[in-house]
Amino acid sequence: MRFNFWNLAKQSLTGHTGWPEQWRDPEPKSAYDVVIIGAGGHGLATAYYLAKEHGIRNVAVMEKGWLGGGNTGRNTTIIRSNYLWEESEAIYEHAMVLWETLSQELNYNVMYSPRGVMMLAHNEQDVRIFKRHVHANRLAGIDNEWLSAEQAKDFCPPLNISPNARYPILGAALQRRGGVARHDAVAWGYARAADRMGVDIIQNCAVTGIHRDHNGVVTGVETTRGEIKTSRLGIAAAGHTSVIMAMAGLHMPLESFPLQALVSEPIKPVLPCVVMSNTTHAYISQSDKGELVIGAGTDQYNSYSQTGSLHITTRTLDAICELFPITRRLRMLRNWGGIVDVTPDRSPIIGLTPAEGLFVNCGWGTGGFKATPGSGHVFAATIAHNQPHPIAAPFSLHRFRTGRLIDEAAAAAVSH
Ligand code: FAD
Ligand code: PYC
Repeated sequence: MRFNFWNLAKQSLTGHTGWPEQWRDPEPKSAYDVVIIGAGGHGLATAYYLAKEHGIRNVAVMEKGWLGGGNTGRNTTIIRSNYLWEESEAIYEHAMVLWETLSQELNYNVMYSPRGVMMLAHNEQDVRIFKRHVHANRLAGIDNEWLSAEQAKDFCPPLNISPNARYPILGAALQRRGGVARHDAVAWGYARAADRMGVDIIQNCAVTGIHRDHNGVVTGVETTRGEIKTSRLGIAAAGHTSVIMAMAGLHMPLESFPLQALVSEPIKPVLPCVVMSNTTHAYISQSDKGELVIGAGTDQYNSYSQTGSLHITTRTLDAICELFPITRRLRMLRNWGGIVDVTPDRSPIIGLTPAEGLFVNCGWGTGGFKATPGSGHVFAATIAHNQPHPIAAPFSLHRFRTGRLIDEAAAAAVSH
């Protein structure tokens, strides 16, 4: 085995740093009970819960690149459950509860850090929206509280609350249980735990076609390493769902956009919490390495390129420098993009599809990292029982026919 970055990753996964050959790098079998497309957090979590909670272990996770190399490894890791509608509160809070014990569950430190997520209000409309969220969340038993500008500064001292600022701060909503986690650890933790229960994670293997019989029932997939038979196929391929569903002849209510982020050079701890400024499309936290992790808005044009437009980042940095004057002389280390798929109501789609045996989990837009454990958990149950898990049921594809939409546009931190 050659010594390269990927081998190092495998060593981490196996926990056998001296014996990288312990990692199984399986050849695809010709048939599986369940095939999942996409080895991001959602696909790997789904495989883990299929094996652990439903005893379905003959599972393959197909990945066209390397595990965790999609949005899971590219996001700013904000975790919160302060959504407006009851359906959303239920699924994001379900995920939040799983986050709280995930490191113990997987025996892998996912570095979940509930340091508080503060959402800034810059105008009267923001104040009204966030107060409405605070009340809705508290009625649902979810923590969220309103802070004055001065209280926001007490919680996060570098914040500029001058009334003369270009983006004045009128107050903030604070979810103290919100926070961040280590994104690649989440992917690797689920991968290692699923692998140990017999799941095959097959990297560098893209799904290129979906086979259905004359009744439209799924019978398998075509891949770059040959055909694989299965009667249950789950899609968890954020950003690429429409392309994959088109292989089964199905059209999805989704659009794909680049979304980007960047990190600064590492500095001493200065930011004690996560701060989101939804109105300016800027959000920031500090990683344990000391880098300031900054997220920008989505591009305004559809694209599959994993990079975003420069003017989007420069606007974000303008806002960050205004909100946190101490960042003005920092240098940025690197930036990158991911591809998010967005539904018309900005809520995910989880469930069955018109093709028997085909299940979909997509449309998380700019906000699916926080959902990872909950999403995998309910998607696994949906696949195992061939019927939606109760928490997933409101997020069916069917809602676009009935018009019973779950409009969470105001919950998104970033434009889309
Ligand atoms: P992914 O991790 O993208 O996994 C899908 C996998 O499918 C990929 O690895 C891809 O290679 C694979 N794939 C695609 N097509 C095929 C094929 N044909 N065959 C085989 N494999 C295929 N969410 C939050 O909650 N908080 C945040 O702070 C946050 N910030 C973000 C910042 C940025 C810059 C970005 C890009 C996203 C952010 N998100 C955030 C959103 C979040 O990252 C995603 O919603 C989430 O990670 C989706 O996870 P996933 O497992 O579904 O997708
Ligand atoms: O959903 O919290 C979120 C988020 C922050 C940045 C991108 N998405």
